[in-house]
Amino acid sequence: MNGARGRALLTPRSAAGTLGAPWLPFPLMTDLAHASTEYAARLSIDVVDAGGVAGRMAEDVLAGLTAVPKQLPPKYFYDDAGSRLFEQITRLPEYYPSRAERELLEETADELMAELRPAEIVELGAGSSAKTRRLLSAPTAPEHLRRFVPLDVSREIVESSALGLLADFPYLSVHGVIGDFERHLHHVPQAIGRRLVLFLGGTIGNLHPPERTAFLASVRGLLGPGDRVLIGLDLVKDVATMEAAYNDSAGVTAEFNRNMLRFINRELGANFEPEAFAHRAFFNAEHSRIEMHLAPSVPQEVSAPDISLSVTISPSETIWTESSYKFTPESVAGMLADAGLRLERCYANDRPDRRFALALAAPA
Ligand code: SAH
Ligand code: AVI
Repeated sequence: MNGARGRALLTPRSAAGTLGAPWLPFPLMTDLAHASTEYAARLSIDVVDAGGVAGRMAEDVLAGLTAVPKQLPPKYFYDDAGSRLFEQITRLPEYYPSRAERELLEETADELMAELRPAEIVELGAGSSAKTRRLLSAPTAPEHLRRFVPLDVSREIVESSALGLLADFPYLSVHGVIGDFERHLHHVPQAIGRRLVLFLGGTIGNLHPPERTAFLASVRGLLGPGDRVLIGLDLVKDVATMEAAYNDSAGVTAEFNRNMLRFINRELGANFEPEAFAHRAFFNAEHSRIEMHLAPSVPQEVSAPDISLSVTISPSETIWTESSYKFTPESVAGMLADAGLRLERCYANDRPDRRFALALAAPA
């Protein structure tokens, strides 16, 4: 996480290797300063808590690495490099969720936009917003849609995507919020009309049930009577398909997993050796979730003097870095109801290898 607290128009950035990355789905800008001037009237980015992710990271890492089992929250995958690795994951042959959700959006976007006619779309955990473009491209969108509000912890991906969207959708203004969707939803700007909230990609599955209910309840707080939320959920399918999606043959997911240790080294002065940890991902049927872990083959002495951390991670244990819960269509309505949301419609992809759902919900 980088940048200063407060509102900022885009500033030039020097992140080597960022611009021109071949997998970025949006038009590339080679002069962000120039681009920000061009789009100044339609663009703002609020950096809610720049110090906060690092500050919170210290607490989370200290608590997580002294807990049993050792664990780290998945939001720390997403520094700039992690966001780019995730974009690569979405293009892997094994990683079906992005394609499955894209197929569903392809089938439903025009109808949804014509029916809901939102004045703004708020996207939580927006990332590159690559799939969201399908909604923004709906024929009716220029008639009613005025603003796009992407919220994400990863600043660079929001900035890059904002510039691409401003170039491609001249009717749209973009108000980015760099913050944590579990803590900062109150920083979403006041609605300018009917609102559609998006939570795509199956990211809901990265929250454990208690946090998920709390998060959905705070999403409910973003909605007025005519507003809706559209949530992407990965569905249970055969174990081999699910496990392959998290164990790709190119090793990108393994790098994504290890990247968290690089992020922590950089932010907290820790001395993890990422290459000393093997990537493990498997389906835990009891909890209906893929678990990702980092497993050392020899004991690892890890210290982070900045936070007075000193731990040994033995080969008999792992660091649990992510859970990715897989749902059944039957479980969705109850999960939403627990958070004060009413399931209005559930679009499901029925291809056996791409089972995925988009749930449209209203305030109960
Ligand atoms: N919605 C996109 C990206 C999914 S990847 C898609 O469907 O492809 C998950 C995204 O959520 C990343 O961009 C990551 O930076 C963001 N993210 C993860 N945890 C977050 C948190 N606690 N608060 C805000 N953003 C978060
Ligand atoms: C963002 N989230 C839904 C992804 C998932 O599938 O749980 C993150 C990811 N982890 C490994 N590959 C992709």
